[in-house]
Amino acid sequence: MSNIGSYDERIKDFDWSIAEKELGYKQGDNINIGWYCSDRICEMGKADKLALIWEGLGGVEKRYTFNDVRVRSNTIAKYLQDLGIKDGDRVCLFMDKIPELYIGFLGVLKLGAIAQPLFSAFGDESLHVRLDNAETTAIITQRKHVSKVRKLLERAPYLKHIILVDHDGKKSLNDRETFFNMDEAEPVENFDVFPTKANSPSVLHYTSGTTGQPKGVKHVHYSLISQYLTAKWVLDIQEDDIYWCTADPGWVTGTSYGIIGAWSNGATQCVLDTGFSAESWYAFVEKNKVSMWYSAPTAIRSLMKAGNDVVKKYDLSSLRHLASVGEPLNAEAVIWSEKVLGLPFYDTFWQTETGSMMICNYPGMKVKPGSMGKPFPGITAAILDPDTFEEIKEPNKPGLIAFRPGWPAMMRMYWRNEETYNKKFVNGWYLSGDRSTFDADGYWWFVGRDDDVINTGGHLVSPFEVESALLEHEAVAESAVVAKPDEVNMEVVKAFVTLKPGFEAGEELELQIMNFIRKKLSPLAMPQEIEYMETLPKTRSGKIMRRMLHAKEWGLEIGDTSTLED
Ligand code: 6R9
Repeated sequence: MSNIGSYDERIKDFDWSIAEKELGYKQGDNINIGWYCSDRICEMGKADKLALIWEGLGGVEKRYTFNDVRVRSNTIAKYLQDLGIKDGDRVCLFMDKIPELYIGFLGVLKLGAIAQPLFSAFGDESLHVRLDNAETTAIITQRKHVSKVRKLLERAPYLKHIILVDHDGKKSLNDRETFFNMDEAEPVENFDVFPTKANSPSVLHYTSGTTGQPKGVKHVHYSLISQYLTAKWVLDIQEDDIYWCTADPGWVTGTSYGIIGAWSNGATQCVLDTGFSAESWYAFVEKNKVSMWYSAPTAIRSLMKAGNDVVKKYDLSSLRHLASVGEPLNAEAVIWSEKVLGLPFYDTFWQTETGSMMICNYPGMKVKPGSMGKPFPGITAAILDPDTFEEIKEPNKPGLIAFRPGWPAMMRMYWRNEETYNKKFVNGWYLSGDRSTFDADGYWWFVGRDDDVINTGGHLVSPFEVESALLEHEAVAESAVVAKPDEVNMEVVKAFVTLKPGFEAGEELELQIMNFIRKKLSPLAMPQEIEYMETLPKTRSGKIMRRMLHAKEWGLEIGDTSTLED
């Protein structure tokens, strides 16, 4: 029997108090995600249950019980407290998918500080704009990433502490650097968890928009209510499951479901901190007897590409339920997994801003391959006319995906950017920035994004950020960045540039520019192709018309060009 039972029954008189009751929370109580994900599970008699099975390069393994997670997150919280870090301070977690990232996240929350996870492949520029916006007090990182932090010390006076989790302290550190060894530090059995309330800030995730700098999406501790229940009902996490969420906690899926949803449900989860290969992924499922798997379309397409023979080499019979998020999950991928893995991937749609799943396929509900499913119980979703913002009630008419605010995990603000935040709301609706239709059976079908943001392998990249970084290269005069179709990643970054006099277009320069962006921003943001142009198409007011370049890449009609310069 699945946790949700019947979707049709659940939506009838749904109330979020279902989750509040299960978690033993009453309005006005303290609520702290760090406590709920560790101490509470121990109090429920699961102190010795495995919480984390971690595997790194070369097959190195580490295991932690819920009591280990409880004590180690206390230890981290106390360490940060002793440094003078306090509630409300932003603490950045800038690490690979190592145990310190998962457990440190809870430690930061137990202190009442705000966890700011950032993708460890970010270069110094990507890192700097995000730390700058948040005026981050401390960053927890690894030796391999600290050089990127050191590069920006002068520009980051607010950053008082740089904490290395894998440093022996023998070599000299600069005066802002300290080291902390999670497994060897004196264990702190009891820590006074900060009395955070429903509206106390918890997590700050950065997400990219078309224009302007990345936005810091502020979440609160009450988000737990919907993260807990969606993990339980949609991912169907049950007592004996071994759960694997492949997302990196640098992105929202990796925290909402790779930490909070999983551990608040007392689930044993495993983490593979190595790069992708079909063989190593299947081997990991087999070895750990993974039963519930939450992944992304790009990974699934890569598995498809690796072929069906590889699958036969492994015993994947432990798999019980599969789900996906991050980008459109094509019907072929669902059909393939059903045929080859014996189970379909259940698509889920949501965003950094929504904090928890919004439109999903549920265990027990018929899957229509290619559809995102139906709104989660308690979520009021609508499709709005893009011009009038009126609700479209007839099926199969595309429009803007909108939600009525009020679910627990909804973002509460864009950090220091109220103006952009306010623009996300019209007539009492939160506008997601995506388009969809629904059919006569109430199933939702993704149509596309409503902006120029590039979704590459499930990661959002702002064309603006890449364009700005390109302009810092000595050879680049002007730049325009769009998505280009890609078989596996769906979209990849493509750049159009004009060169300054004296620079020669060619492959050598192309590689040099690519590398420049990879280092400055990240491998995700690196253009996979650079096309040299004499001029870029511009409007009469001088704005680059990305739309035309995009249409060219996708073989689409160019559309209205009346505002084109010449
Ligand atoms: C959780 C996460 C959000 C954007 C979203 C949309 C795209 C996510 C999708 C999907 C089609 C799905 N997206 N899930 N598109 N089908 N099932 O991914 O958050 O990084 O903020 O991305 O991703 O465009 O608006 P985030």
